[in-house]
Amino acid sequence: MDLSVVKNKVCALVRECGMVMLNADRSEAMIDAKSGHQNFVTTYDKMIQDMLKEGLGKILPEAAFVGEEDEIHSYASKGLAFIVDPIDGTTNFIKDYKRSCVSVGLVEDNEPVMGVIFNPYTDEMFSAVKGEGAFCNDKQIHVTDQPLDNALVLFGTAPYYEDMQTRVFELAQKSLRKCIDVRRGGSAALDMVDVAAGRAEIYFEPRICPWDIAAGAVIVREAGGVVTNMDGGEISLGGYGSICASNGVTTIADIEAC
Ligand code: LIP
Repeated sequence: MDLSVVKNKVCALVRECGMVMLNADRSEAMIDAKSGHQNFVTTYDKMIQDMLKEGLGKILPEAAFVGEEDEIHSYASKGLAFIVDPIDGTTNFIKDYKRSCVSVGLVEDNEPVMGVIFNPYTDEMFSAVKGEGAFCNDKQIHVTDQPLDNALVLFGTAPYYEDMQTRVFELAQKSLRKCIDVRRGGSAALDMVDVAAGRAEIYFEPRICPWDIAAGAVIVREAGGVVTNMDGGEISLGGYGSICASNGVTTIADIEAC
């Protein structure tokens, strides 16, 4: 199996899904509530997930499929699995905030080996295969070598994870004592490719799902960055966990020390 060939086919499929986002018929009817405060899903999340499930099944039939909008999430720790967020940044999509993307990660024995993230608003296709570098469209991308005092710090949290908010805003406030600024963009996948492309130095979030980070993990690593949980350990692709994607020079420890 040539993962570069798989990646190119996935890029074409993800681009089609991005066009569905751009041509969405915006109405209240497209929005459903999920469990938890201000947690939403739209008919487009579900439509695009169905497109991806069908298309990925044709590209790599032997790979399992784990999608954010599945009723039940079954994680195969062995073999190949696509881990998919049909629209990452759903709340942004609902508000037409124009910071959302389609994210498809491929893991092998729970190790991210291929990632594709498409931002239809900027027409930027971020992609990587393990060992082959990271790209935005056809241009190779790389993290910066900047420390915290010259860093743009990205972070995430969620209205439905009330118990996580104090720590994450404390870290953001501490960052501001040294960094050049902070941002909360609302899409983990786009935050991760911003780090990979050298547009920011670090992104962290205390509770995130596998589909938000599976693709970004391989793209950041192939761009020379570091991807761990917020304690410096392995990220979790079998359930919730924290995330820290950085250039390896700006660190959570630097922020904690501010
Ligand atoms: C979103 C993440 C974001 C997080 C949001 C939400 P979704 O994913 O990308 O980083 O802060 O709470 O989880 O739900 O839009 O696919």
